[in-house]
Amino acid sequence: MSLFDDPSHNDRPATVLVRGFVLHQGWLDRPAQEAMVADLRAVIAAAPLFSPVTPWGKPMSVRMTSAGKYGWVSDRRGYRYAANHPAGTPWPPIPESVLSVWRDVVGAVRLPECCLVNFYGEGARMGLHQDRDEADFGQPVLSISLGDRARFRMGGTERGGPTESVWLQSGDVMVMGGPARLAYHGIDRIDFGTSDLLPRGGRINLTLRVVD
Ligand code: MD3
Ligand code: FE
Repeated sequence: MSLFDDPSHNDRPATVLVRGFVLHQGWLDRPAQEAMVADLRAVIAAAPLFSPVTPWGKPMSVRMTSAGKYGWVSDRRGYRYAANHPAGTPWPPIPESVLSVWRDVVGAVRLPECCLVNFYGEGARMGLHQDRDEADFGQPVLSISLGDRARFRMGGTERGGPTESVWLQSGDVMVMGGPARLAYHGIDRIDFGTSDLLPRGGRINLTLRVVD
């Protein structure tokens, strides 16, 4: 069993480096996670989760919404950053509890313009992909995991190369910068019911990005 296979790592806060990804395990304590979930309930009330379809018409298993200047949307017209929710309303502001993680971890020169909220119910996953819809790949991306633990897979910058995986747990914060910014990554599966943070189970991942 390697360090990265140990799902009890939240007992031992640590920063680990995997393939250029900086993973801060247990960055948020339980009260901070609960406060963030409360803020996200308000975001989801203003901008309800929706089920995106790929440009090829295949439904994604992850449900999504966003906060900030831009939200990430995918439909038969393609995937892109958009200034409005599919319902036509502007996205709510990024909660202060979320922005403060960015400031503390990234030490912000620029603040994020998009907070993508991904919700993983039982069986949801996300295939290997690159994030390259942003203007400046020199800006880092930050991810916050809440709820059930998930198997995160990461590769290099070429499709089809070797990959490794690591468990992401509730309260973990990961930063992708430098060469890792363009690495292939995805979520193999979540371990449904492994956290009691969300009363009905599942996982929320927040991804903070500078877009322009
Ligand atoms: C590596 N989300 O929304 S977060 C995504 O858990 C996405 O929901 C996953 O991949 C999730 O695009 C993984 C970790 C992550 C986020 C953005 C990245 C890893 C990244 C951008 C570049 C490289
Ligand atoms: Fe991604």
